[in-house]
Amino acid sequence: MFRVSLILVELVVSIDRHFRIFDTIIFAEILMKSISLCNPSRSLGFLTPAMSFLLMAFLGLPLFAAEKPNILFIFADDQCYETIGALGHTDIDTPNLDKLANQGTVFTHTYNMGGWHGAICVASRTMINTGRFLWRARELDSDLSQEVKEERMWSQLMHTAGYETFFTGKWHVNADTGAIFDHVSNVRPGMPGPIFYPEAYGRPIEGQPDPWSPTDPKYEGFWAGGEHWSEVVANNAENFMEVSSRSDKPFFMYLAFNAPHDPRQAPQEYLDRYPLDRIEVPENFAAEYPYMAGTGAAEIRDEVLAPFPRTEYAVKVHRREYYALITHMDDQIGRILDALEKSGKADNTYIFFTADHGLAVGHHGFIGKQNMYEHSLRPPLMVMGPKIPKGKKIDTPVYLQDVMATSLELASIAQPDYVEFKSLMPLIEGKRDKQYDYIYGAYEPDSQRAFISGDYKMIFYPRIDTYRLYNLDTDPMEMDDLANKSKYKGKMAELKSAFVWFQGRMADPLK
Ligand SMILES: [Ca+2]
Repeated sequence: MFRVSLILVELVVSIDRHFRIFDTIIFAEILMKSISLCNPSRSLGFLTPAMSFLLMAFLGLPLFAAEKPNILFIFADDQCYETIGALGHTDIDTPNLDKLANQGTVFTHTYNMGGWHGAICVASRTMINTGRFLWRARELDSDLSQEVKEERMWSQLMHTAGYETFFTGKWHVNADTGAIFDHVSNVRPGMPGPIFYPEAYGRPIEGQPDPWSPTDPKYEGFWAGGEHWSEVVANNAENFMEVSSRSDKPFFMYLAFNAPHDPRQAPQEYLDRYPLDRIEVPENFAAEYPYMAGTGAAEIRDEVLAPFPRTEYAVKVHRREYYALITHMDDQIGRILDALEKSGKADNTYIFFTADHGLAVGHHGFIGKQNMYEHSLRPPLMVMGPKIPKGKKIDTPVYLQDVMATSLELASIAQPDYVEFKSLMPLIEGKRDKQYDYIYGAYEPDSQRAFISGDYKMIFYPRIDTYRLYNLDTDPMEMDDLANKSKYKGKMAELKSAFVWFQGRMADPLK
């Protein structure tokens, strides 16, 4: 009896190791031993590992689970979709991100659903780590302890599936990283601090000295601690790659840059690459946004970084610093990709690059992310890996949090019921050409809504009962508002009706 119990314990241990090939063979042998114990007259002790392997194949157990791919998730902060050089929207140097775009598949229309308060980062990151849509993520935000206890967080799902999980960088989620990752390096806050310097706001004014310096370490921020925070992310990633190269477990690395979130501080050599005459002002630049008062964002921290009314000069200076910080981050991503090559694991690794949402930096009279325009909702998204076509572009609208569901599929994890986002693999493999019926966006419970159906996008400001309507296909810069044109009366009625129905599906608190 004791021996039978021991065998059962061995069985459980073996199962708990997630059927890696070697364990599978052991598992088969243990199974055979159990059979022979139950039927001593028909001993199968002669069974070789090779025969066990064949038996397991016959039983249909996952023999090749040991081939589980590594997942490298690189997450930027406040990066607009337009800032990848290879995609041709703007003149910016991103050779390493270009490599991901050229050697992988690009999702050109990737959305974030917005946020429930000014820190859109919190909403976006809570969604990707819990798998819930916006308002259900908000329900969890105040207390994620039950999620953690029930091991429902993204990294916990990966850990349970046999992954060695690693975190470094910006977190900004209401859960302890130490409780849900196997390895943690630096955990950074929502923005590089510790102090908000007044010199960084309401600047620059043309013809006057600029009080702020993006390279002066006295302003701390990315310079706090003596080494630029983006470089620290790459250092940590290199160290973990080295450790994981000696492990036979697959890894899940969650590398989260604070870049290019403000304060937009980069080394001088990166600023030097962007003289002001290299910077173009966005085509939809506006000195003032006509409905700013109704957005709920007029006095938000991001918007007061530049003076009102906006000037082309101020927008160019902010873009210069934004691009410099992105190019500097791109160099650190190059170091991470080199370390992956060196680890010997590159061939079996999927790389995801995205950001938590976009950023305006001068589009439409906005500087920040608390609005429903494409520049502020949409980050870049590139996927590269063994089964990913090279140089493919997919313009089907998706959510950036679909990365979480995709990683679960790649790791052979059955998608839990509570995960509302969808894997990108059916789109990548051409098995599906639509991901969602509608794309939804919101800012605060009652400030702004976006609703995209086909080519049309409706924006709604409930506080001032104002709508805007754009055709994203013919007017991707959202410059021609169709909401009050008589020709679009029917379209507006159709969208409003569908939106009201969809609010119920989204548990939208706006009545
Ligand atoms: Ca952010």
